[in-house]
Amino acid sequence: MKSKMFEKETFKKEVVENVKYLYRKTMDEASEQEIFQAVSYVVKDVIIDQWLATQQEFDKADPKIVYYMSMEFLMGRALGNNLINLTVYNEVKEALEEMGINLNAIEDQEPDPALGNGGLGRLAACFMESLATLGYPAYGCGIRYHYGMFRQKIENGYQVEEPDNWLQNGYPFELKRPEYNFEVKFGGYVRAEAQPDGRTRFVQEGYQSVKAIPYDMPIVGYNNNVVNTLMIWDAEPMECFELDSFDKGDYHRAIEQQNLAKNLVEVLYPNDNHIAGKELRLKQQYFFVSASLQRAIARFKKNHPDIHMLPEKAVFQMNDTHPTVAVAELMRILLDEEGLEWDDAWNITTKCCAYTNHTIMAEALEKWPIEIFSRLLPRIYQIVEEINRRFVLEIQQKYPGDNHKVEKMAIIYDGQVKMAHLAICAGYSVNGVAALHTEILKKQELKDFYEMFPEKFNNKTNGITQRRFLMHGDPLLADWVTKYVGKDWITDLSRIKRLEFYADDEKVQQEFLNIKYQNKLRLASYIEEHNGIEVNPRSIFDVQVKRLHEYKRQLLNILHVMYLYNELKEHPDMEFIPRTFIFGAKAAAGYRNAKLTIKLINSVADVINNDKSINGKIKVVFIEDYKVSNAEIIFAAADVSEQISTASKEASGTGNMKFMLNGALTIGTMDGANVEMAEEVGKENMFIFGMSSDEVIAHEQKRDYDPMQIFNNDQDVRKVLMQLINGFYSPNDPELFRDLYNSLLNTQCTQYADTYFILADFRSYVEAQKKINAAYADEKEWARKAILNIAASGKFSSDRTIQEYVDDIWHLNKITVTVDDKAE
Ligand code: B1H
Repeated sequence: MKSKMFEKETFKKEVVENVKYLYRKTMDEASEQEIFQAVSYVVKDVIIDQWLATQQEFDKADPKIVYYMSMEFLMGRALGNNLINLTVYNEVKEALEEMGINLNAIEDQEPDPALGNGGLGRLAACFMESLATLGYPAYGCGIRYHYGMFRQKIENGYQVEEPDNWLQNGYPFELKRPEYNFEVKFGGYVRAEAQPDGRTRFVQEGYQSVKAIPYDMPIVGYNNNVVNTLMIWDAEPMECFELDSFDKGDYHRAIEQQNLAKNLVEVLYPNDNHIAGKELRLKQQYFFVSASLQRAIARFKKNHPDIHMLPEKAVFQMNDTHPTVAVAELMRILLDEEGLEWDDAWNITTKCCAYTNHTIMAEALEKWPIEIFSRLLPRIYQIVEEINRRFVLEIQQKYPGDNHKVEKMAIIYDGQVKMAHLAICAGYSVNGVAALHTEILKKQELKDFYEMFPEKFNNKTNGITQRRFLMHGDPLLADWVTKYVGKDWITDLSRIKRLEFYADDEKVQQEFLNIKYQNKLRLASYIEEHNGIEVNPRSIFDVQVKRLHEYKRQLLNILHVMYLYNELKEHPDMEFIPRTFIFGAKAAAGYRNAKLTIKLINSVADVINNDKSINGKIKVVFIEDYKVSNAEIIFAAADVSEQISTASKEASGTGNMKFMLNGALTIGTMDGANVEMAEEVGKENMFIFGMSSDEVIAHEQKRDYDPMQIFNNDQDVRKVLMQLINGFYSPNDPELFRDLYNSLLNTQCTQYADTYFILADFRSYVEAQKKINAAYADEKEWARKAILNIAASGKFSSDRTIQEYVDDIWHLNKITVTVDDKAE
């Protein structure tokens, strides 16, 4: 039921009122930012009623709750999606139009909450939305970073990072809950205290602590009155000024404690698939994990006298190893605060914790030096040691005499605490994020663990929410889909399959092409406005947007562009369908080759875009500051989706699914979820190329790959690579791209030359790109393939993913919520 608040006249009156009391202004005087705030407060007002009703239902039904623990939630803007999920987007758009206000412009005023890096954080956001839409009780648990993912500026072709001060105007969709504050302790030492009953109590002393304060954000389900909560934690000093310490001459400690709170939540570590290994990062992890567990257990104890019931009412899903201290923190609470015996506590903990693995990249595996871990978390370290001691015994019992097993599997080994081992040992479920990824975990990376605990391992192929990535991002296509298959796809994406019947219908094909063209015009004007580059909306929009990482192989893409340009210069009359190569990517601030690749893309763009002799047949565009809000516009406009990671390296990918849903055709390797996309739509409707994951892994094991041979035998490859070091794209500094050249050929500079098999896959990539041209030349056939892709995207809804987590891991029950409309 739609709230009466959104009846046009009521809504308009409310907006005017809000502008008045928030800013003492009339509508004419108010800025767009102020109108955004005013509109958001009207929306929040309606959300609050549903939020309260959902909480009351929680209290009444006492359901089991999933706590999704994640260092990252890449939420993107909330206003538009809240309106969609409240099913009032069009009403509000029209009401604002009558006031002379454009809803899109108002939406653009919202900062894009970027509390995440890339796929892992965005997945958490999609999961929260799907949980609410399916009506499952859930809390997201994370950190309220004061600065999210940096804003990217491109200056002279180089990436420059600027702070993302997303909170500067105040964020309307959050609610501070100071009454739910908890203390989190760091450092000091552990004192063992003999109890009269003969037991020992462990007390942490001499510590520093901070006060954790939650801010709740509403997660609005689609058309069902369910509003779940994302709790993100801020830190405040325990006392403003510790006079006590000052008196004791401990002034420094008091200041330190204040600084701890200030630094703790200041900024998100901007590394994707790479561990920073910094002490502050471990502090962040323990901080939000401890606060979240304390809040979860406080909630549980409100109406359950027996802590042994915890596994029936709560499950903690660990989004990668980043929140894995949760295992030891839960043990600490059960042992030290609830007074349970070890076996009892362990029994509860191992029924409550589950772990998702998101990567096999070695540099992303979390290992903490014992020195840091034990100094920062002395009691937690003791507990991990005991978990490890018992686990090693178990390994020895199972594999007597096989010391190698202990070496490979122990939680503490070689001076390090291995978080994945802790997560697998304590978690009752271990899942990968795409079928291929899970198989690689079982057969390679986590082979020993799979052998010991086969029952724990399962796959949950990732998904995305169609409410944001089709309904909101691509409204023209969304309405068109609805016209043919009805509205059910909004909450059941498998229904989109029925589009298949129209794939051969020329009228439907033409409609699709028209919509794609409209979306390309929208992106073209975005690019014109933001990059000052004019692009041809009739050209093929070939897009690679994702974090910049060597394994994702943006370098392969741009080397192909360089090759194509050489071809065109040599054969000016060759058949050629104009192409616009669009890139968007942030590089971690300290990742040199990634940053240099951005510079290369921009340098190639400079040369090619300004070469009049090719008549604009190739254009290269680097979109600055790729983020969730412009992503929606980009996916909608793409013809070709680049998913070209080295096979076996991309655990799943989720951008691939967003493109598919928006009717782009994929050029990709058999990696991550691409494999399952090919299963759903058929390889003939994709452009698959490159080595298989088995081939890649075999080469890695045998170390028999020699890129120099390719360099020597393929003159096109040689020409392109020489252009990296002869100043072709950097006349003022011919050595500029030497490091990229070396990364491909020189074994002295990197441990292995061409670690990501770019040259090995180059020819096969060129061939696949040629097939794209041929296919695009026949626009009806292209439209047919695109429609088949949309029709086959049903599996990749995060609703499907979440239902599988619920069925196999979480075992939750749905709640239903009804609301009295106070505006009535
Ligand atoms: C993914 C990360 C990641 N996997 C460490 N791992 C980080 C690792 O800050 N850190 O330390 C941050 C992020 N991110 C991605 O997860 C995978 O690369 C994608 O393939 C996958 O689709 C996504 C969601 O499962």
